[in-house]
Amino acid sequence: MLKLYCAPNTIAVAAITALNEGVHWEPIRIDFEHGEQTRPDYLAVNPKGRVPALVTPEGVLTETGAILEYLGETALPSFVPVDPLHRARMREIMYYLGTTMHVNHAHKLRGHRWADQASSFADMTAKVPETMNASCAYLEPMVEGPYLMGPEPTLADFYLYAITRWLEGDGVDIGAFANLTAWQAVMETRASVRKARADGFVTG
Ligand SMILES: N[C@@H](CCC(=O)N[C@@H](CS)C(=O)NCC(=O)O)C(=O)O
Repeated sequence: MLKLYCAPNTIAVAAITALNEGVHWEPIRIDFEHGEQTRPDYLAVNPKGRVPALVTPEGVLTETGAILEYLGETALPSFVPVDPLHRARMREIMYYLGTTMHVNHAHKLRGHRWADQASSFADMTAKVPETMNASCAYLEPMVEGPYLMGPEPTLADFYLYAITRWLEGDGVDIGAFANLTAWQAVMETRASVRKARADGFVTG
């Protein structure tokens, strides 16, 4: 059975909700409040000290995009567009989420990754509402509805869902983005998302 090292309200929610779509899996909760992600036993699983990490029969896989694509190829093919251009478009969104929007968000509390001076941190935190707003403005016209790429969800929907859960805390009013608001409401109706909430992986 697949196992996922994960923590609530993190980017691991992308993998959690995708797994809930029909994979037999088990969570291994990492307690961020006690810094469990930095302990040697977890670093032996993922030397980056981050979640998620998926334990597959062949080994451990990290990076949300790679985990989602693995699930798409092994267990959840209906979330991967068949047409090559559509598949690449899905990846285009996923790469954007991983390399830009998630990184924008991380500047709020993880400034120490990029700077050492305490004076730099407040500046990075202050920029987050602007950069996350800009990410939403970029994505807004791309939402075809009801899901990101049209009538059916793709892997990118689960990725974006995890990130949009952070918007309120990042000072962004998703209500200002009609397409994203409608899309998020649809995501909330999915059984996979409801289960993630019921299991305490999504709060608020
Ligand atoms: N690029 C990685 C990033 C993973 C990541 O940054 N996870 C955060 C939670 S959202 C984490 O584990 N942070 C722990 C820490 O910084 O100590 C991915 O997409 O899986």
